[in-house]
Amino acid sequence: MSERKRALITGVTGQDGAYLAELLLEKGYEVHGVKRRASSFNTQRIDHLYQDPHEPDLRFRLHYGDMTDATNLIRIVQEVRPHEIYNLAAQSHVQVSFDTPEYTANADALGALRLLEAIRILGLERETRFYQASTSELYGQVAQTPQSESTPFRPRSPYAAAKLYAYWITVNYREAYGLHASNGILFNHESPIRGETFVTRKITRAAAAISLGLQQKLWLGNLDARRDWGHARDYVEGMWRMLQQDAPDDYVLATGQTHTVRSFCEKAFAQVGIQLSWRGSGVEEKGVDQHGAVRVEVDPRYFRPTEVDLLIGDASKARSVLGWAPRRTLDELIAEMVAHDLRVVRDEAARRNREG
Ligand code: NDP
Ligand code: GDR
Repeated sequence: MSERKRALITGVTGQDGAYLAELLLEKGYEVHGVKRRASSFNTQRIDHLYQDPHEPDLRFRLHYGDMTDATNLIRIVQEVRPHEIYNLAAQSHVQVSFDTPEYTANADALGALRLLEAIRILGLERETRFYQASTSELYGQVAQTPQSESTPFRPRSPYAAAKLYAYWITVNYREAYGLHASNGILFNHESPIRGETFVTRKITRAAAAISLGLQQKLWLGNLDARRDWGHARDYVEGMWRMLQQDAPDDYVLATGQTHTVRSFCEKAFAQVGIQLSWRGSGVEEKGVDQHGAVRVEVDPRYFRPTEVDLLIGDASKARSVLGWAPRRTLDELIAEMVAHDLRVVRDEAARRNREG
């Protein structure tokens, strides 16, 4: 087995997994990722990192696995003997968790337990460090702002309740068995490779398509929700820093600024020359462009049974202990996402035209 540092990333095919894999490869790690078997390709975000398995200096390898399958996770950990495990795999969509609460608990809560147990069963407590992808959704119904490591949790979705278990079982294994196990309590972070059903990407994609005349309008849910949005590339750097500390601990990563969904829309549409103004209120609210065309409407189907209204994080502990700070601004993030989506939407339209 090579002397390089070995990292195992669950959720490597997701947004954060792809950026983290890139970062760790740049740092000289041997990177192992867990991917699920799917009926169509699901590795688009990491295809640029692919290495032919016959290459002599193989530094990026994928293993089939699933967070709901303990024996498979134990086998992968046994084979890789990672110095660092980043547990990023999850059913990560809050609204979907209301439709699939049991599966979400299995993958997001018990999945974390299965990995921690794998470390213990294999006797790797002193060798393997563990990162758990915890979330600002833990704060839920917010009693205090900004939210820090000492703010009480009050989850508002099956997703958040599952992540609450994962958070505490990580703390428990640290305290009970001396594991180097840390929680990153990460506020929303986005990028051009964000999943298309999260609100930021849904908006930047729609702004691009509308500006090219390929879509008429965008349907959204709660425009008043406020989120602290950062750039995913900055946040994966913070994850890595947590595992480089001598002692494990829990850290908030956030920008310290909050914006409404409505404001995110205005900024994204402005990138393509559409100036939105708002008419009406509640479910009747509409975003209208400078020519009077309705570009944004509210569809109550996107309202959540219980909503998290306001998130704004205090990352001063990460700043002082990890030396971490977000580098990219929200305006830079939005510009990058819209530019990317203009290319994506154009390419898709060209392909449709070619295929007749
Ligand atoms: P994504 O939804 O983009 O990626 C999730 C990853 O988990 C994908 O690789 C997915 O595989 C994989 N996955 C889902 N279910 C399973 C399963 N049962 N077994 C194995 N793999 C599975 O999420 P992000 O990259 O945005 O987030 C990474 C982690 O951080 C998640 O745990 C999320 O809950 C958490 N988080 C995210 C924040 C954010 O703002 N992005 C903020 C705070 C926490 P596939 O590609 O096959 O679907
Ligand atoms: P969130 O992200 O729930 O914060 O979870 P999402 O982008 O889904 O929602 C943010 C806010 O926007 C409101 N919203 C809509 N959301 C979606 N998806 N689609 C819409 O049409 C829409 N209209 C309004 C939502 O109600 C919400 O208030 C993300 C995920 O990445 C989690 O895994 C992670 O833990 C948290 O961020 C931090």
